[in-house]
Amino acid sequence: MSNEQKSAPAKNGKVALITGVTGQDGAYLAEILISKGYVVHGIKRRSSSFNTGRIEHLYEDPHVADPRLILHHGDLTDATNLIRIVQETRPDEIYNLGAQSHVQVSFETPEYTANSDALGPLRLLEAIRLLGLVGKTRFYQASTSELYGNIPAPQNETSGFAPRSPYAAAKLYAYWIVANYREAYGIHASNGILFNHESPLRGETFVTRKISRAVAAIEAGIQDRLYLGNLDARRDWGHARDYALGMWMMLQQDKPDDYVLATGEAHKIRTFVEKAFAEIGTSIEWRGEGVGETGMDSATGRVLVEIDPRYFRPTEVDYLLGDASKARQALGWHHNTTFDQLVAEMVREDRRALAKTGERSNG
Ligand code: NDP
Ligand code: GDR
Repeated sequence: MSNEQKSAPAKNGKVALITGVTGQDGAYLAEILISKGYVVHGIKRRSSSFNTGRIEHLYEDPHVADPRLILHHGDLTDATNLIRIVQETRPDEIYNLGAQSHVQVSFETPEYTANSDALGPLRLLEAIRLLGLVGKTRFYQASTSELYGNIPAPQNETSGFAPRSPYAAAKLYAYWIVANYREAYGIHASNGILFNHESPLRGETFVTRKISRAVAAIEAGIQDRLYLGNLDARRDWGHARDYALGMWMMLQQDKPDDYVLATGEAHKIRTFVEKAFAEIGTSIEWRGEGVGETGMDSATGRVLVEIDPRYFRPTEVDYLLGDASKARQALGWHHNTTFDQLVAEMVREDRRALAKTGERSNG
């Protein structure tokens, strides 16, 4: 991997730059863009451990001619680094997916979260402006349903915002700076207000993946119990692959705009737990209330789920349910994977991965 590396001429003549390419969405988006003929540049952070597992299959030996995915070391907190990468790659499209993306972690690292999630997109927009790329480079910002906080459901592009975490507050700044640079300088910049989307590539500390991994590990006898926080929050969960395609669709429009992507169906965390255990033939029965609540195997009485208050957040977002009518009408976007299919795929892939590696799940 080198910034000096020569890329292939893009088959469709287009070059994209993805921040957060090593994350869940970055992996799906890179795959989609490569399949469409783009040359894709990705920014990855230097890490003391391996962090390119999700894109390994896309990342060719850098010594081969004409690679389609080229990685650059970088960080959203480093403006000169971002400017240099944008200058070198002169992308037609920038997808800003990089972020400290964990809501609960943002309460512990609020300043870092603001630096990467709020100022990071500002730095990229400034790079477009300073380098004279306003007429060339389109910009996608990974905005989020967390902006809505506890605004009544269903939420859409006209709903108010009321962030309930340092993460959401930082993303709200990013949302508005994108809107401002669009209006002030004419940058083709769009916010994708995406509701939760999951997949077998989801980070292991987000609740869906934590559950699917635990179900596989409990079945394999290498984990006793799953510890969770608030079981009654409701989320509108879709599949990350469908949402990555929606990001690309937004940047293909003549005019930039903001769009909600969502399934229009919300479920409680406890429903995800029940469906995930049902995939291994276990039916969960709930006992007790609040912190004392447990989820038992209804056949054996064995406690499989316990509440651990450490996973409660100082402020919670209770009910997110998206209305994606605008994206359906304007982009022709729709989700393909249902909630049941999503749960089944995640549990199936974690069972498969465990069978392969015997890896221990520790949530
Ligand atoms: P992930 O947490 O899986 O990936 C985040 C990516 O950002 C990783 O590649 C990570 O690198 C990178 N990153 C973190 N901090 C920095 C930094 N300072 N500089 C550069 N890169 C950084 O997130 P998702 O793929 O799930 O989400 C993608 C984006 O969409 C995020 O911005 C998230 O906030 C937003 N979002 C996600 C939703 C979802 O449901 N998934 C819904 C709505 C919005 P590393 O691999 O080194 O950690
Ligand atoms: P969220 O996702 O906060 O919606 O942000 P997460 O999966 O972390 O939480 C969803 C809900 O589950 C509850 N919960 C738990 N959450 C975690 N992580 N771990 C637990 O043990 C647990 N128990 C219960 C949470 O309280 C919450 O209500 C995700 C991220 O991808 C953001 O980057 C993105 O912007 C939003 O989705 C849309």
